[in-house]
Amino acid sequence: MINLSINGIAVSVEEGKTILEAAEKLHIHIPTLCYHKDLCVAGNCRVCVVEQAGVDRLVASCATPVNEGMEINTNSLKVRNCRKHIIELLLAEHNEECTKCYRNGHCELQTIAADLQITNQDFIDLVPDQFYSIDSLSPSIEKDDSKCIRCQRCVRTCADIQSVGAIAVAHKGAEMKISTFYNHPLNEVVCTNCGQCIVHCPTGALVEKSYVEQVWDAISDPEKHVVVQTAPAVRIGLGEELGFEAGTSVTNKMVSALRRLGFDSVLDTDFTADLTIMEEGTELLTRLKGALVDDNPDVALPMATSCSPGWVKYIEHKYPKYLPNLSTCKSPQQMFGALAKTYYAKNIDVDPANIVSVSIMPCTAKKYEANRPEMKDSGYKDVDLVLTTRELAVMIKQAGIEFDQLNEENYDSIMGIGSGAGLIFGATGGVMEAALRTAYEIVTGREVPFENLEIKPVRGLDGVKEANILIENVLPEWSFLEGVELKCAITNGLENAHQLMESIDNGDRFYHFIEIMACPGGCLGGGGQPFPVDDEIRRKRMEAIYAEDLSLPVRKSHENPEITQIYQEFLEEPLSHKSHKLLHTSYVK
Ligand code: HC1
Repeated sequence: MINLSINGIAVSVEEGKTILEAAEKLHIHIPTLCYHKDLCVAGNCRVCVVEQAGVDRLVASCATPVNEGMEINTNSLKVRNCRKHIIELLLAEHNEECTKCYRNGHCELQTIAADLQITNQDFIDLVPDQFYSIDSLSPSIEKDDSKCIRCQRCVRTCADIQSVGAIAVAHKGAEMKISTFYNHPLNEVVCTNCGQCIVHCPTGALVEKSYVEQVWDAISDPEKHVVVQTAPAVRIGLGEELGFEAGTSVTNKMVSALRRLGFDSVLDTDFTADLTIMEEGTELLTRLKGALVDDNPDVALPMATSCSPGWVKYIEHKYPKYLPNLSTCKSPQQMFGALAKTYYAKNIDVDPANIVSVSIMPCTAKKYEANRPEMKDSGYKDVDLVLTTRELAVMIKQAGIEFDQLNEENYDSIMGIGSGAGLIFGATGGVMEAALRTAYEIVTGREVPFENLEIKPVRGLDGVKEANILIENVLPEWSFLEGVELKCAITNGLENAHQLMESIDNGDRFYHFIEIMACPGGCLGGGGQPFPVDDEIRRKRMEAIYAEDLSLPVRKSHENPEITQIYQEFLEEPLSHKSHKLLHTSYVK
C-alpha cells in the first residue's frame, strides 16, 4: 500500500492508483471532464489539477499515480484559480444556450461551472461561430460542435470500447475539432449508431436525434391508434431519470405513465423477445441438424444473434464474410413492428394505415434499425418512431406526471405478456440464457440443469464469456444431438466482439452459437439509457433485471401463453412461411 495525505488527511491506497482515486476514497470530490471510469486516461482537460508539495507545476490528478509520502492539496487558491480559468476558457468557446440544450441539468460542464460559481466571462469569442457545424443527418445521433469541449471522451469510446473509430481528432490548436472521415456526416461513415459516444460525452455535443414531438403529434391525432412497446432494459433504466436509485425496476409505474401520456395501447417488447427465442432457437436447431446430420457445408456456424442493430451494422462493415452466420431473425423491436400492423391490427380491427407504432428503447441504434429500408414487411413502416429511455423521461416530465406517485399497472393484451426469458434479453448473456432455457427443454424434455434456471456462466460483465452445455438423454427426434457439447460464447461491447470474431476467424475458437450485444453490459448499458454510466451502475441494472426475472410467473419463452396463442392464431409454427415473411430478414455488405 502507498501512504499519502490529501488536504492533510492520511490515506493508504494500492500502488498504481491515481491521486484522483485516492481522493475518492476520502470522499474528496475533484472535478473532472476528460476523465471517465470506462476509458483510458487522457489528462487533456486539466480540470482535475491539484497541488503537490515540492512540485512547482500543478499536476493532473487523473493521470498521476500516487507515491509514498505525497502531500496533495486539492483546494488551494492556486488550484481554485487554475480550475476556474480552465472552465472560463471552455465556456468562452462553448455555445452557452444552456436552457435550450438537451443536456440542461445533466451537463458536466454546467455542473462544474455552477459548483465553481463562474458568474462572469473574462474571455470572449475565442473561436468564430462559422467554425461550428451541426450534423443532424443520422437517424440516431446529432453532433453539435458548438457544444464540444474537445475532451475526446467520444473518440476514446468509439475507438477503444467499440473498435469503430468513426470519430477522431482533426486539425491542431484552436481549429482542433472532433470530426469524421473527411468530415462526412455520421450517417455516411462507419458509425454503428450505438450511441456510446452520447453516454460518454460530458456535454450536449453528442445527443440522440429526438422524435418526441412526432410522438406527441401522433398521440394528439384522433385518427391514429398509437401503440407503444417498451424494451426489456427500459424498465430498469427509466427510474434513474426520475429520481430513483440505479437498479430500481419501475416496470408497472412506467406502464401507468405511458397510459397517462395518451398511448392507446401499452405493450411489451419482451413478448417479441420470447418470439425471437422460438424462431431463433428453431433456426439454431435447424442449422445444427444441417451441419451434424446432413453434413451441409453451406450451414454457417457459429450462428450469431442479430437483435443488436449496432452489432449488425458493425458486422456488415467489418466482417461481411460472416453475414451468413447472423441469425435471419429480425430483432424483437422489428418483429413487434411487423406484427403491430398485421396480427395486432387485425385482432383489434383497426386499419393498419392508422396505426402509429412507437418503441421505447435503451438504444440509439434502434432508431437507425427502424429506418432500414427493408423493415416494411407489414406493408407499412413497421416501427414508425423510436424514443430512448431518456426521451420517455422527457415526455413524462413535460406532461407533469409525478412518476413516484403513480399506481402500478399491467401491460395491455395482446402482445403484452413477456416471460422472464424475454426480460433478461436486456442484460449481456440474456439472449443466450433465454435460448438455452427453451432449446434444452425442447430437445431433452427437461429443464436446463441450472438451479432456478439461472445459467450463471453466461451472466456478468466480463468481455467474453463461454459456456459449454452437454446435451444428454435427448428425445428421439433429436437423437443427432445426443452427447453434443453445445459451445457458446457471449460478448458485449464491440471491441470485445472484435476480439471474439478475430479468434473465430483465425481458427483459435469454435462455437455453435454466439451472442453479441454492441453496448457494454448489453442493452442495459445502451446509448439511450440515463447518464451517467459506469460498471457499478451497469451491475445494479443487471441485478434488477435478474431479480425481476425471478419474480415473474413465466420464465421460459415457450411457456408464454401469448406465444402459444400467436402460433395457433396466426404464425402456425416457427419458421413458417408467414414467420419468414414478417419476422426474418437479410443483411447487406
Ligand atoms: Fe435490447 Fe432487444 S434486448 S436489442 O438489448 O433483443 O435496445 O432492452 O429491446 O429489439 O427485446 C435494446 C433491450 C431490446 C430488441 C429485445
